[in-house]
Amino acid sequence: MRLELRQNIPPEAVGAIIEEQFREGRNFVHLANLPFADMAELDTTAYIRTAMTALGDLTLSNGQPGSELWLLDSMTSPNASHIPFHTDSPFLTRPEKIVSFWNLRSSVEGGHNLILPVNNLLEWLHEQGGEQRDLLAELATEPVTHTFGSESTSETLLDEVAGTARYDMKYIDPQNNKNLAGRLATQLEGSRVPASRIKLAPGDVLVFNNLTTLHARSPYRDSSRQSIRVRVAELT
Ligand SMILES: O=C(O)CCC(=O)C(=O)O
Ligand SMILES: [Fe+2]
Repeated sequence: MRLELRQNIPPEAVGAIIEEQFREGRNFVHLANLPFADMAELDTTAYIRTAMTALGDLTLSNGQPGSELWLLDSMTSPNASHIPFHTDSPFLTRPEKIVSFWNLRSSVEGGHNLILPVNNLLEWLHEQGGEQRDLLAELATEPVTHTFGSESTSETLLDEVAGTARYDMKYIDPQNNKNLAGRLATQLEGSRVPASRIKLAPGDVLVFNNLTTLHARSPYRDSSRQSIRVRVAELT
């Protein structure tokens, strides 16, 4: 869902719009044409902070103090190559419900955000039948361990009843998961999954439910891409 807003919209109103979208059960929302990318740096961060605080408490990145607003650029986002489908913080007992990317500068080429609602994935695996349907049954019943530092969880990768996912290959020990995670990756990266492909312009924000969607990012080609990631623990 893409909504074009008026350029002078205050951050409180943006927070209220995002909150309303999630209350209506939307998995993700793309808001376009916001003023934050044209502001002085301090005003940009204040704008984003105010908008997101309307949704709940902002969480830290990797527990680092002061990291509620986390700059993703060519240095901090792992690299410019494809980032496979995943959910954020799967090693936490309660991963953040809301993740957002506030785009300051787009890459010249690539850098699309791919958003895959879990319900679409469930339906798609089910429709394929055969091998994919067997995989789905295992994904919904076999616990897989995600570990990061001292944090660790053992849960199923998909929950069919709740329509949620918890999955990032980065945090799964391949020795321990009977290759279930790898089989899911093969399906997700096979390019036929029903994902939305979104290219953010400067001043756009993408906000998604990190429990009910998986996200990925296509490769990009230049080093000027910049966006700010903000996560929220819970809707208040
Ligand atoms: O670099 C990006 O665009 C997004 C990376 C990502 O998935 C994340 O930071 O959670
Ligand atoms: Fe992510």
